[in-house]
Amino acid sequence: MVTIIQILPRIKLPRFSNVILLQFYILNNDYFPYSPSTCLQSLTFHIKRLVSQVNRERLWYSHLRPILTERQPGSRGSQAVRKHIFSKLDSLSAGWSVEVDSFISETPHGPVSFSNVLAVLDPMAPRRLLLACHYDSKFIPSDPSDPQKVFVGASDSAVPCAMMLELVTALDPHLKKHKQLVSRVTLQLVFFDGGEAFEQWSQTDSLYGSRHLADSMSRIPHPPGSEQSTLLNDLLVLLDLIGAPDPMFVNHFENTARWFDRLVAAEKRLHNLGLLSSHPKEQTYFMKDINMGPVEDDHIPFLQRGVPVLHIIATPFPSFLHTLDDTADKVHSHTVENLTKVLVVFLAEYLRL
Ligand code: 1BN
Ligand code: ZN
Repeated sequence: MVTIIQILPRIKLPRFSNVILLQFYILNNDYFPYSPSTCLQSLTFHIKRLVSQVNRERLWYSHLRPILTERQPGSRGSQAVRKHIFSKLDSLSAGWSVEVDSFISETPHGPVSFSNVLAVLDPMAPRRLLLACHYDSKFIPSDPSDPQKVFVGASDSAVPCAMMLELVTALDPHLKKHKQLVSRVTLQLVFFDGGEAFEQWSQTDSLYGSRHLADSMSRIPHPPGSEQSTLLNDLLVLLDLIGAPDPMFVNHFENTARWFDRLVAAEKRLHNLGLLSSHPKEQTYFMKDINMGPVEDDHIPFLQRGVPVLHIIATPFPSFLHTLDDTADKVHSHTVENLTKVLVVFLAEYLRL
C-alpha cells in the first residue's frame, strides 16, 4: 500500500481521463488518493490550457483568408486551396499523412475532375474519427452590374475548413503525443470536393466527393486483413454553414445523441469558465431536444453505409445561403472562435488527449 501511494502521485493528471478518474474516485473513494476537487481542478486546468491555444487571428488571417476565393471543382482556385491545406498540414509537428483522392465524374457541365483531400494522423490505428467539411464553392454566376463580386462561400464552407485547420494547429502538440502513444482511435480530416450541385441539387448532381469517398472507404478492409471492418468504423463529424452570428445547432440523429450532448456540455462548461467571448448566455449554440430531420449534405453517403454521424450545420440556414452575400463581413469571428473551442474540447474528450 505504501508503495502504491508513493507511485500514484506520479501519474500525470491533467488529461481527460480525469473524468474517468473522478468516476473511479466516487465508486472507490476508500482506495483512491485524489479528491474529486483535485481531479476537477486539474481537468479545468487542462481545458483552459487546451482552448488557450485557439488563436482567432491565426484562424482568420492564416487559415481562412486564402480560402475566400472561387474554388469550383477542377478550377485554379480549387487547386490553390488544396495547396493551402497541404502547406498548413505540412507545417505541423504531429506528422499528418496527406493524400488526394482524385477522380473524374460526369456533371451537368460535362466531365469534371474532383479531388478530395484526406489527412490521417496514424494510418494504422484501427479506428478513425472523421472530421469533415466541403472545400469547393458553388457555381453561382456574378451579377452583371458588379462582375468583380464572385461567390466565395464564406460560411459554405470556407469557415468550416479554416476551423479544421485551426483545430489541428491548436492541438498539434497533443495530437503529436497521441500519435506517439499508438492509440486505438485516430483522427482523419476530410476536405470534400464537389459538395455542391452544378445546377439543381439531385442525387446525381451533388455530393460528388463524398459519394466517391464513402464508396472507396467502405471497400477497404481495415485494419489491413480484417474481414469485417473497413475504414468507415467510428463517427463522422461534418461541419457546414458556419460563420454567421447566433447560430443554432440541433441534433439530427438519435444514435449520436450522446455525442451531441458532449457538445452541449462543452459549450456550457466553457461559458461557465469564462472562456467564450461575446457569449452572453450559459448555452446558446447547441440546442438539445429540438428535433429536426436530416439535412442533405456530404454525410449522406456515409449515413447510407451505417456510419454514425454528427452533423454540425446551422439551422435555420443563413439568409445569404447560396448568394453572393455569403462573404467574410457576414462572419462573426468570436462565434467562430467559440465554436472552435467547443470542438477542441470535443476532440480532446473523444481522443482522450
Ligand atoms: C450543402 C452544400 N449544403 C449547402 N451547401 C447543405 C444544404 C443542402 C443546405 C440542401 C440547404 C439545402
Ligand atoms: Zn452550399
